[in-house]
Amino acid sequence: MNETRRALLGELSSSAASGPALAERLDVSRAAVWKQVEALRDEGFVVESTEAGYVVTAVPEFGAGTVEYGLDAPYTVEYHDTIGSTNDRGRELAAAGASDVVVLADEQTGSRGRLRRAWSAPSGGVWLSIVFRPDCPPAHAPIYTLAAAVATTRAAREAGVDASIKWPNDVVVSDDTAERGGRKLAGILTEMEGEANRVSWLLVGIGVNANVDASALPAGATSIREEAGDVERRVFVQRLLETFDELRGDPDSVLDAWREHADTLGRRVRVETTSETIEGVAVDVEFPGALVVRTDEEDRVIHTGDCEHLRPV
Ligand code: BT5
Repeated sequence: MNETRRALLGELSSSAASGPALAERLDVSRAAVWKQVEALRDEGFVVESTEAGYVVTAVPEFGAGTVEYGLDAPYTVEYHDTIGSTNDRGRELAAAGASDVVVLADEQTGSRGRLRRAWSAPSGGVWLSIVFRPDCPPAHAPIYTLAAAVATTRAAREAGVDASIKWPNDVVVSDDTAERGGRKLAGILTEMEGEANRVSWLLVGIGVNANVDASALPAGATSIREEAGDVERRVFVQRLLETFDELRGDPDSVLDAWREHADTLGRRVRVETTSETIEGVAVDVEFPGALVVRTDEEDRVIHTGDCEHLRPV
């Protein structure tokens, strides 16, 4: 988005302001302010001219400006109606030096999960990638996947879904023993580039089945629409980004927040790693995101794998 338009939105999100006042505050001409007000109207914002000045009375359903408007986190948003993969676009932006950018799309045509598995991303979802540059070694990166899972779960709960985290990167409907329990609502794919001891950039890709019919999703998946009715995606994304931003600023708080939102702890689980299958009770999560599984013989600390919740014996 044009910088003046972004600054104008920032001003209008706090109070009404006249054209001349805005021109002065933004250090641009009145004509430039007027041009950007028109551009906002073209994007779908309803900007009324009142005695107190310009007032925003309605915002578009989804898009870059609408997510940035009133967002209490330092991200700029790049929006696409349709794109191959927001993670691929995020990688391009990261390679070009970007940071604190969110790539957001209504639909993806070539999105992926872990291990290059296909990820369905029909129109109506929330598909986004957050690009940032944390000051940490590559080994700490999983803590940001956990932070994203907490942020997504909180936003889903606010939208009315009884959601929980399934280690490591799934957000599911709580309680596998309940009728709808265990259905997958969202997934997270973290990618990064770094040196031996320092991350250069990190990219957290989050896919949430928001206003999508279950028929457009693979078996075992569900959506906010199916569980609780349609959500205002603008508000959903804002809450998600705000929580993520709080957590990334305080990595020490992530594990406790994760424990509070997780469904995996205390359950019998089967975890498939690339080399073996481990069964036992998930007893804890350890920094930076490893699952501790108590088997009949010992406690195992598992860093990556696919986890299945088992029925209690
Ligand atoms: C994930 O992988 O769960 C990570 C998904 C990350 C997607 C986001 S969308 C924005 C960003 N851009 C991208 O290109 N990707 C990220 P994994 O744990 O490997 O799970 C993949 C499996 O979930 C697939 O093999 C399917 O079985 C299932 N699946 C596919 N699409 C799904 C959907 N929309 N909802 C629920 N499950 C799905």
